[in-house]
Amino acid sequence: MVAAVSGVVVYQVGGPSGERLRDEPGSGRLYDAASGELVWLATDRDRDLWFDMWTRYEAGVVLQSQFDQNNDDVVDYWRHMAPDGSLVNVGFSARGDGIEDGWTYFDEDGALIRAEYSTRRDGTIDRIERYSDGQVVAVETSAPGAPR
Ligand SMILES: [Ca+2]
Ligand SMILES: [Ca+2]
Repeated sequence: MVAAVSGVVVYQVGGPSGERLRDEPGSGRLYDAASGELVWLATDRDRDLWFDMWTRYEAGVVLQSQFDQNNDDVVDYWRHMAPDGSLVNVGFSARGDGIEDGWTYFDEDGALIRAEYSTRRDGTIDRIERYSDGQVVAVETSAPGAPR
C-alpha cells in the first residue's frame, strides 16, 4: 500500500519495507484521512535510511509493531499488543519471507511459556510447545485438517 500523507510524506506500509528516506534518518507517519488519527508510524531504527519498523495504531493505541530484522525489505517479526498496551504475543516468520507462521507467549517476567506454530503456514496452529524454565515440557500437535 502506498499512501499519501498530509504534507509531503509518502511511503509504503508493510513489506517491502518502504521507500528510502530522502534526507535524514527518522520516521514517517501515516494518518487516517477521515479522523486525522495516526495509523502507522514507520521508523528507521538502525539509521541506514530504510524503514525497518512499522507500528500500527488505532485510536492512539499501539496494536502491532512489525520489524524487518535483517534488512532484506521483508517483515520477519511482529509484536501484537492488547488494547491495554500489554504484549499478547510475538510472531515470527520461520522462513523470513513475510508469512507469519509462529507465535511465542511470555509470562509477566518475560520468560517464554508457549510457542505456537502453523507448520503448513496457513494461519492454523497445528503445533504447540509449552515451556518451563526455558525447556520444552509438552508438545501438542494436530493432524492437518483435524479440529482443534
Ligand atoms: Ca533501517
Ligand atoms: Ca526481513
